[in-house]
Amino acid sequence: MKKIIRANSKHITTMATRAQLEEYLDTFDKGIALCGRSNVGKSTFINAFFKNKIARVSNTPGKTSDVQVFSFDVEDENGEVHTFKAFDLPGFGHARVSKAERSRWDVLIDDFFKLYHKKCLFIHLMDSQHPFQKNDENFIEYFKRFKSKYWMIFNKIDKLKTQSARAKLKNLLKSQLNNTYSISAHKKLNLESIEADLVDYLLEN
Ligand SMILES: Nc1nc2c(ncn2[C@@H]2O[C@H](COP(=O)(O)OP(=O)(O)OP(=O)(O)O)[C@@H](O)[C@H]2O)c(=O)[nH]1
Ligand SMILES: [Mg+2]
Repeated sequence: MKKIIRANSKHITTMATRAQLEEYLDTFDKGIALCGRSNVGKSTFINAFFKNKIARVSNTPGKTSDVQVFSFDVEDENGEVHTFKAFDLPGFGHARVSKAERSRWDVLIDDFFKLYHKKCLFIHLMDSQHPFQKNDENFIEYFKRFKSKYWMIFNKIDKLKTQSARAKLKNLLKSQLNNTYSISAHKKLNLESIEADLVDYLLEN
């Protein structure tokens, strides 16, 4: 059966400069990159999806610094194992970090997109309670130029307590053209369909 072998997932390295990004680019063929506002749950998603505690998570926005690199294995239908990379990016938006650190990350993320857009599927996480904030819109506009593969995840659905909030999200999902998912990384809800689609995407040539 096609699946991610969770036990094999691991943190590989941290990239903090353009030179490191350039150097690393040739070491892999295909990867995924988690992007989105600070605190939407990108690192929690990595932990829920690949292996608990490989990524650092916090209540304080701005937890992930630099580009965090993970590797994970996917088993195909013949039992063969293929290795891919996952990149956890610092969040944009209201990070409680210094202005200097913030602008360093902005340059780093920009370099990441410029260098990695051909090799990565970009997964944009949003908070399902507050989707399409101004900086999400700005990001989507900025991102268009790269013409990269792009999926959307609305996270934290466990926080949608009312019927109307859930109905609103359902309509939002229907209106999207690309692969779009609603999950709770924290409660590990609805992760299966992402895994099935992701494994298909990674194993296709
Ligand atoms: N209720 C709920 N909380 C979540 C969920 N996913 C993440 N969180 C919480 O949201 C907070 C931020 O999670 P992170 O995974 O660190 O967010 P991030 O997007 O990586 O943040 P940065 O590294 O700052 O960009 C943590 O307190 C998580 O426990 C979810 O599905 N439901
Ligand atoms: Mg993070």
